[in-house]
Amino acid sequence: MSWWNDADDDDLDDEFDESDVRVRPNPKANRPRTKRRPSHSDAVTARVLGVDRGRYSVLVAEGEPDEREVTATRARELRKTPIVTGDAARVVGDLSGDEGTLGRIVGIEERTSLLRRSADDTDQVERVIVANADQMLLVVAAADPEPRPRLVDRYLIAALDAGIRPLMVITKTDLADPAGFLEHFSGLADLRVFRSSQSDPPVAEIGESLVGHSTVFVGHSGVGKSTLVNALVPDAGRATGHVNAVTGRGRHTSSSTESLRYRSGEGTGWVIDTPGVRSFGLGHVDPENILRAYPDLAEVAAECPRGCSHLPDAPDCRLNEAIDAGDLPVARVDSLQRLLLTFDRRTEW
Ligand SMILES: Nc1nc2c(ncn2[C@@H]2O[C@H](COP(=O)(O)OP(=O)(O)O)[C@@H](O)[C@H]2O)c(=O)[nH]1
Ligand SMILES: [Mg+2]
Ligand SMILES: [Zn+2]
Repeated sequence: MSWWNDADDDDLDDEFDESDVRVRPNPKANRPRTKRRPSHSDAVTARVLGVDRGRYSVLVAEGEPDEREVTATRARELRKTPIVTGDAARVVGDLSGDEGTLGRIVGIEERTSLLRRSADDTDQVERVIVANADQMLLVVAAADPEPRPRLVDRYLIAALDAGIRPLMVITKTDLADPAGFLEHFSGLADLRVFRSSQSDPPVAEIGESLVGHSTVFVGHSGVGKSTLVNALVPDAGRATGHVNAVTGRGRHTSSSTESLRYRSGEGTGWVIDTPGVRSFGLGHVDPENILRAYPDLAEVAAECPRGCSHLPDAPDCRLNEAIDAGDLPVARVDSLQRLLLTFDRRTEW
């Protein structure tokens, strides 16, 4: 099987490249309409592992002795429905998984989360990239490419807004000391940060946090996502260090998003490698979702005036009052306010 091997994907519905993505806070807003689906009482639910040229690889009987990968098409009535890695698909047809056989996807179960890239200049349609992830591993390089705190803020916001737990790994610590960069995130006390280098990737530590979760790896192209995935999942065979042609719009990496199973003595988890992601569009973020990631601050902010922005200039903001009174750590409120400001300004970078 080589459907994940960076083959150019010409199915427009599923193709994407290094571009903006975001997590939609309300999956219902874009949930495929499956109500009118024909009754397929014989359908089984299968995990979508990846897609290549309109053919889906799905995992049937996950975790059972007869677990198998089946290649499937999608039913005609789902032509307009994005079906992506991580989706729980309802499949019928030949589910033997034998060479040359095909199953058929006839529906998608409701998603718990959605990671999507936002529309850009040439493509007005938002495209779903990953469904049902509950963790996001932000991969940031200490150097080459240079880490950008504000870009990382956007990843954090997208994750927090969707209720996806963010984790961070700093790669290439053999090239530069990430201490200065990491200072930006010291206020996010709950953010787990791993350090990785060429010779010493913290496979066991990261792996431990993957067990029992579906974790999407995101980060700028070239930071070392696929290198990490290959270290975690030895038979993954993800292409690394791939540099593509320069196009009119800049450098693009055409590559696929794929679910891979992490296994250890502790259990299993799902790792989802994505192509390079430049930034997240943050059009519909709800500040209250960000605040939820700071339970101690949320408690104080509950007493704020209605509609309080919680920004440094917000009148009668209880957070600002608490800082002035010395009742809250400044760094932590700063960290929250920086995130709130990031999408408040809708700055592009
Ligand atoms: N020096 C150094 N290079 C790394 C490290 N991790 C990955 N690389 C290199 O960075 C390049 C991009 O890695 P890749 O995994 O393809 O990045 P991706 O685009 O995020 O999937 C490759 O040439 C890797 O060998 C690291 O920790 N240190
Ligand atoms: Mg890669
Ligand atoms: Zn406030």
